[in-house]
Amino acid sequence: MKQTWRWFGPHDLTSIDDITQAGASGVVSALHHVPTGDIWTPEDIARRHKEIATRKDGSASGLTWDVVESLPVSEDVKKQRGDWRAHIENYKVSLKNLADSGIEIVCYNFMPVLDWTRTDLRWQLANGGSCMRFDMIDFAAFDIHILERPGAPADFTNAVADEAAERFGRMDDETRKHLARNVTMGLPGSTESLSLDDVREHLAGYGAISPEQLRQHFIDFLEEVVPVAAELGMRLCCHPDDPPFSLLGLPRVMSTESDYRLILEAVDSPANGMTLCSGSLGARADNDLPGMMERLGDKVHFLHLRNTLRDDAAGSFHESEHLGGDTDMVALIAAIVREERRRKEAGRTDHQIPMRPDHGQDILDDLKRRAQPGYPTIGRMKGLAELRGVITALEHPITGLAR
Ligand code: DNO
Ligand code: MN
Repeated sequence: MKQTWRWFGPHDLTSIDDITQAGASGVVSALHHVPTGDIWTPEDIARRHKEIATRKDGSASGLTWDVVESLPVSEDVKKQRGDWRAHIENYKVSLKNLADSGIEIVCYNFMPVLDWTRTDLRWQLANGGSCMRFDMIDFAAFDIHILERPGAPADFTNAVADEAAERFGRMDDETRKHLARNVTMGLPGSTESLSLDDVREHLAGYGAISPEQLRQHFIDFLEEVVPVAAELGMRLCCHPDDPPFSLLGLPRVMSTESDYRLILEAVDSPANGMTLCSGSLGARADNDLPGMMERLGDKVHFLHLRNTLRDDAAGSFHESEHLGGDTDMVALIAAIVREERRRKEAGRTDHQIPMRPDHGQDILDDLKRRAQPGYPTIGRMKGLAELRGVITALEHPITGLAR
C-alpha cells in the first residue's frame, strides 16, 4: 500500500511539511477553486504539483500528487439536464490534462446534491475528543420538522418518526439552527450553511429521477469517460455514498456490493474502478468490507481506511477510531495485502494501492484548531500510525501475508 494524505491546498491547516512528518509519502488533492463542470487547466494542475513538491523553506518535500479527489461530476451530468454534454467533454479534457501531468488515479462520486451527511460535526467523546456522528433521530427531526419535506414521514419507521417528533419538540431555536447547519454542511461547496429554501430547490431538481434513471445516467457518463481514461492509462474510482442509504428522498446508487458490481460490469474496463471507503460502506451492517475487498479487489484503485460504530437501533453511527469500529480493519487490510500480492504475481504495475486515513477524530491540539470537519492533523496522524502498524505486520516478508 502507498500511504497518502488528503491535502486541500495552501489554505489547509495541515502543511506539506506536516504531511512529511506524519510519514505519508503521497498526496491526494483537488483543485477546489475550479467550478464543477469547468476544465482543470494544465497551468492550475502544474501549480498544485509544485505546491505539493515544495516545503516551506523551498526545499523538495519528496511528496508527489498521486490521486485526484475529487474531479467532481456536475449535477447537470447526474440529471442529464442543461450543460451536461459540455460538462462531459470538459471532464475528458481535464482527464487528459491530469494524465499529461503524470496523474493516473482519479476519484469522484455520483451522489446527487449531497456529499457526506452528518448531524453532528463535533460529537463529544468520553475521552474529551470529538468526532462526526450521524444520528438517525436528529436527521428525521431535520427532514420532517425543519425542512418539512412532504415525503419525509414515510421514509422513516414509525418509531423513529415518533421519537423525532418528541425530540424536535424539546429543541430550542438555537439547537434547531445548529442541526440544520450541520446537515447542510455536506452539500458540495458549502463551507457555510445553505438556506432551507436552497436545499428545497436542490431536492426539487431531482423530483422525477428514480434510482434506475440515475444509474442509467451514471452508465451513460462512464461510457463516455472510461474509454478516454483507459486510453490515457488512467484509473477512475467511484467513492461510495456516505452514508450508504437514500437521504432526503434522493436516489443513491453506490451503497452496496451489488451496486458496485452492476456499475463495474456495465462498463467493464480496468479504468472503471472503485474507491473502497470502509467508513462510508461500513455504516451499513449488510456491507462486508473484507469480503468486498476479496471479491471486487481487482477494481479497487484507491482506499479510504476509517471506521464507524453503529451505536443505536435506529441506524445512527459515529466515526470511531480507525481500528475500533464495526469494520474488522485487520481482516480488511489482510484482504488488501492478498490482492496486492496477486497483482504483483501477475506482473501488474498497480500492485501498490494508495490508501489514506479517511477522516480522524479531533484530539489534543486538533480541538483548538478547528480544521475542516473530519480532517484534523493529529487525529488523522494517529489513524495513519495505527493503520501503518497493521500494514507493516501483514506486509512483513517473513511473518506477514505478503510471502
Ligand atoms: C468521505 C469522504 C468524502 C469523499 C468524496 C469523494 O468518506 O471521503 O467526502 O471525499 O465523497 O468524492
Ligand atoms: Mn471516504
